[in-house]
Amino acid sequence: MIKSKLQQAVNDQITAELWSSNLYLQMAYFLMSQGWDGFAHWMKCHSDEEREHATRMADFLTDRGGQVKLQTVNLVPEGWGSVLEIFEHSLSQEKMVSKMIDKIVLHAIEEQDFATENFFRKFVDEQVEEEALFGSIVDKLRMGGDSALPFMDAQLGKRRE
Ligand code: OFO
Repeated sequence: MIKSKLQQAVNDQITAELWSSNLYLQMAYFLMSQGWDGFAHWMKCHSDEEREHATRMADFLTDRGGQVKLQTVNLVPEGWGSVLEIFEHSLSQEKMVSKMIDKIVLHAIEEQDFATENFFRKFVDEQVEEEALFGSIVDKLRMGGDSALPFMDAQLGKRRE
């Protein structure tokens, strides 16, 4: 059975994933209101992915005899100054999430809870991909400037899931 302090850390992580999900959904609707349907679609897909992370973690916690306790999710902003600002904000959110996951892995090692360590190591890998993904979009937006926005909107609108 997962120990109570580690359980709390997993519950905090579930809450952070739901926060990311809400943040990206808010970004999606903001982008849609600005006419950027492709960027909006991409963000909606990512919002769904974060919610799926939260449920995977909640399922794991339950399987390990822990108790899922959904907590208050942080408020998210309602608007941003530019598409670039939105993606920079999401990249910083991902970096924060990566640090939280690293701490859970460290905590699990200290507790010799190898099941929890193993489960969260998958998310360590996942975060490498996510930071690279958001980072590459930020780089392209910076390089391309405003003139690249319609092309990137069309490209990101092709995301499948
Ligand atoms: Fe993008 O963060 Fe989940 O894990």
